[in-house]
Amino acid sequence: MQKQRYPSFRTVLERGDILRAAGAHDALGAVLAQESGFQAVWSSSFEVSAARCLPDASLLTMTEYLEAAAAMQKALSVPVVADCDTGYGNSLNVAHMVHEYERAGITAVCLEDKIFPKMNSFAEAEQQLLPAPAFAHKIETAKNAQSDADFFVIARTEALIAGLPVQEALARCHAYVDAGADAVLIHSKAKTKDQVLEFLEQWDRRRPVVVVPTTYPDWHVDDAAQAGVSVVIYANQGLRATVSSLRHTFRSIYETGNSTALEGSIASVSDVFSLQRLADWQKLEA
Ligand code: SPV
Ligand code: MG
Repeated sequence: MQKQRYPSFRTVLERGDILRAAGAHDALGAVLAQESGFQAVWSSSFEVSAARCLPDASLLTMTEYLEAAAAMQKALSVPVVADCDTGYGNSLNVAHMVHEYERAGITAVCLEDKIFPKMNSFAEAEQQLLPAPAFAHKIETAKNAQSDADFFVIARTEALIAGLPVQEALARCHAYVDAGADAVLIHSKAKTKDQVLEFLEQWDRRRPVVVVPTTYPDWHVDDAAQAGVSVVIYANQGLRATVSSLRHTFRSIYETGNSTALEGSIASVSDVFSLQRLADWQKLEA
């Protein structure tokens, strides 16, 4: 079998069009996102945790998140953007993380300015931020630790998630760019895109802006591009679809006593074989 080659995240971003990434937690979900046309896959901490029925609260280790991201990247010909939470500790943890992710072939990581251990942005919980200079130092350390100039570090501010004003998010993102961030991610849990739009209107565009429109799902990708967004991450729709689909499927089989009613709507076994690249494997021993 041929070694799978893929462009770096930076290379894909530099093509110029707005880049869409879909969240996943395993290689199968990642490959299905790629099949639909997504130009990158978000290795989501929420999804990777949920896949183990654990909260997205820094419970899994860096090694476990890396293993998930690397398994996705191995199966893909588009780049993974690894959601690395807070960087799993202090600045030295961030340096170690960058070494390990780079060695595993990951070309982009995202770090957020919350305190370790973090809690998922949508959870009913107090969200505590690291002081901006301390997070800027983490970004600087990440950039010092990378060995390939192509490696891409996204600095994510949780200022709006913590209930702080847009001005605070802007000030933080400017500091993170000064520290070397390759892009900034402005996260919001508002029901509309207004806060993010306000951010974009005042952003000086020195670096690309990444958004995650989970709570404001009606923002069309073309309108986001028009507003100055460079990357849109559909972070968890795949996971939520999996939950609904499996629940429906298992209930139906259990309640009807057989699986006939589902046969027309679930994927065929040969469809799964092709996702497994079974034919390529069979050629190996032919
Ligand atoms: C993730 O998908 O893990 C994210 C996005 O970080 S969110 O769940 O909105 O925090
Ligand atoms: Mg996350």
